Amino acid sequence: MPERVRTRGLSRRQFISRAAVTAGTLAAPTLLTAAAATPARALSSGDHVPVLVVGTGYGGAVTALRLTQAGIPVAMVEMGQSWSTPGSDGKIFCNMLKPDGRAYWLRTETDQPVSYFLGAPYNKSIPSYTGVLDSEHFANTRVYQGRGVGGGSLVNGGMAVVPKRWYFEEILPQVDADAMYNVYYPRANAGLGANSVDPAWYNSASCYQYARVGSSQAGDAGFNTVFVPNVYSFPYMQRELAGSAPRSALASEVIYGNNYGKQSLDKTYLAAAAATGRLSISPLHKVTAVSPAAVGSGYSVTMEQLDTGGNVVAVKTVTADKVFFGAGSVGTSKLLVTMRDTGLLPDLPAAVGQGWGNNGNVMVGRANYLWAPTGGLQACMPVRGIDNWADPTYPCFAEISPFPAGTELWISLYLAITKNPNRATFTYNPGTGGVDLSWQASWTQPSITAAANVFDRINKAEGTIYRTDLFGVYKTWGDDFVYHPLGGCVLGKATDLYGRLPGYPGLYVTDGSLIPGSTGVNPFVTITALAERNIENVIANDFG
Ligand code: FAE
Repeated sequence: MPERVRTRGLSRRQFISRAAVTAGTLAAPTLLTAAAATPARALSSGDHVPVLVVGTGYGGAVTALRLTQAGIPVAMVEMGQSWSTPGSDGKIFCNMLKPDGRAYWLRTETDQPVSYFLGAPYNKSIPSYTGVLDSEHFANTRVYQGRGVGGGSLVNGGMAVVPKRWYFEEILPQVDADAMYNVYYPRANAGLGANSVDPAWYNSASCYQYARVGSSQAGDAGFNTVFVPNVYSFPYMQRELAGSAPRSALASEVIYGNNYGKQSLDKTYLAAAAATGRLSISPLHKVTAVSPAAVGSGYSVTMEQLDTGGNVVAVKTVTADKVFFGAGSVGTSKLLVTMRDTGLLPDLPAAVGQGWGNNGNVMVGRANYLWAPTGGLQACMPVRGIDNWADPTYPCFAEISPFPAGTELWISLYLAITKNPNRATFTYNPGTGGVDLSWQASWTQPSITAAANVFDRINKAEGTIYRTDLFGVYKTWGDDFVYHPLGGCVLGKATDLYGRLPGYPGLYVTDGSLIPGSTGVNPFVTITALAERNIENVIANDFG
């Protein structure tokens, strides 16, 4: 008889600790000492679990923590690795200056966001490996995503930004904004370990010269700049600069992972869930199918176990009473569209797969004069943003990004977030067995126009020009890639107002696919806060 990870029936007593969830308790993470979420043991074929969560990013991690705190065992399935074992260089992750196989998900060449320099391609050969950053290619865009236990938190810039309330009300009018801003955003920020740079230290720190230059130039052009919180520990970064701690943010580490300093989900939400003793994680397991169980209630979940070369070494099928999709905007949308259109979950609504947007992302670089150096040492965690979101015609929030080349280059780099109205649809392609995304190259134009409204004015004020050598040969805008995929299973359209998938009791969506294509700022705090809100309702109504 197959081993049962946990029994199907849970006693009422196991639900009593629900109070802890209602109170929103998550002890502030102990900086840099929290144990990484340790995978208990991988699932075996034939296992039955009460709850299976697909993916270990923000939505999945919140769901797993609150359920385990409520006494409910959770099995998480993650296609990426558990990033807990150092490589031969003694480091878990590689840096951006010397990428190796650890950098990319199954690529033989790097695929960097800034992939040109002085007009020449800048990518290099690497061994194919289940690395931490995936650049997933669709017809007209590439979507960057984290792969591993912790999802996007492993590779992102850590910027923990709450959108303006009026914009949140515009994008998700059905959600009670009072509850979001009074309860769930604060709960998310506490759980994520968001903290802010000390302005006095920032003002003199050599590693933030680039941000001070960017802020002052924005000010010259009449734009407001704001400090932005981050989940990277600023006390740790201060020690890095002082030379009393190993460098990470100051050692060109970010999009291929941070060896120190960053409070990624494996050190916060997932570590807290693991500490309940009720969490298991199966890394290097990719969910490929979900359908109603042949016998009884619940769902049958099929997954492929991968080796670090990406080869399938086993196919397993388990059953689960409830399944939460936390595979990210792209991962969840692809899975659900495929399940609907191949007949495994045929009653999923037409809205599944629709409403995908890129958060208006566009990247751009400017060339500064020799007398405006941006610094040879640059902290990889952005802390300043140009806030032009109130502009009625061209809303734009632009993070002042590092260009951590390890040497002075006089480059100012920005990731602009704009209000781009275009939305794409995921469709199952029976010819390839894959999923296509209908995004068109021309659809980034509204983002370019809004960003140009800011950076043309800054260039005019400074007498400077764009760098046209960073994103191609004479190409100004980095508009063919996305850091912030959002939507595909939009709240209130593809799901009910708490992420339940209609027609399939026990199936839920819990990640960035719920957000309708735009947040106006970097999205992970909103994804986390919405997941906090939704799981509270689901625990109160769907368990017990
Ligand atoms: P996500 O974190 O992507 O987690 C999904 C997980 O599911 C991943 O671990 C996948 O490997 C896994 N998965 C996918 N499909 C399967 C499957 N079939 N079976 C098993 N597992 C699967 O989803 N956001 C900010 O707010 N601030 C920033 O500073 C910021 N910087 C960024 C920088 C970069 C380079 C990138 C790529 C993103 C950045 N983001 C930032 C975006 C942020 O990381 C992203 O919105 C969230 O990670 C999305 O959270 P989800 O829970 O939706």
